[in-house]
Amino acid sequence: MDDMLETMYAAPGVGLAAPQVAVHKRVIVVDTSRGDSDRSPIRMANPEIIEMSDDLAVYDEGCLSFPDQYAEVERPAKVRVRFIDYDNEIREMEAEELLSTCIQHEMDHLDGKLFVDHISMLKRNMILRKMSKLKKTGALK
Ligand code: GNR
Ligand code: NI
Repeated sequence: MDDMLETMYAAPGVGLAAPQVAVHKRVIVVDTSRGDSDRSPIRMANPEIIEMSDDLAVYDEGCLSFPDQYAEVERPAKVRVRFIDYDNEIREMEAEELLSTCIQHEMDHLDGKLFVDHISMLKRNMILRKMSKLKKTGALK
C-alpha cells in the first residue's frame, strides 16, 4: 500500500486505485492536501459509499490513465464512505469537494470505470481521439 502512495506522489496525483498499478485488490489511496511538507494520506480497503447527497458537484477531473485530458464530471457533492483503515479497523468518514470527487473517481477504478464513462459521448470521443493520436505519434506508450 505504501508503494501505491509513492506512485501517487510521484505522478503527481491526488488519488490512486490498486488496479491502476496492476494490483487486483479493492484498495485506494487519496491525499488531497497537495502539500509536500504536510502529507495526509488516507488508505482505504473495501471502500463502500453508504450515503450520498442529492446535490451534485462538478469538478474538472483528470486521470493518470488519460494523461493531460480533463473533463467536467458531475457527481454527488457529499458522500459517506465506510472502509477498512490501515489498522484493519472499520471506519466511516464524510467527504466533500475534491476529496469526495477523488474517492468516487478511485472507487470507479475498482469497478473498471473511468471518468470518461460519466461524460457525453461527444466529449468522450474527443478525448479518446486525442489519446490515440498521442499514441500514434509515439508521445505516449
Ligand atoms: O491526480 C488526479 N487528480 C484528480 C483530479 C480531479 C478528480 C480526480 C482526480 S484523480 C487523479 C489521479 C487518478 O487518476 N487517480 O485514479
Ligand atoms: Ni484515475
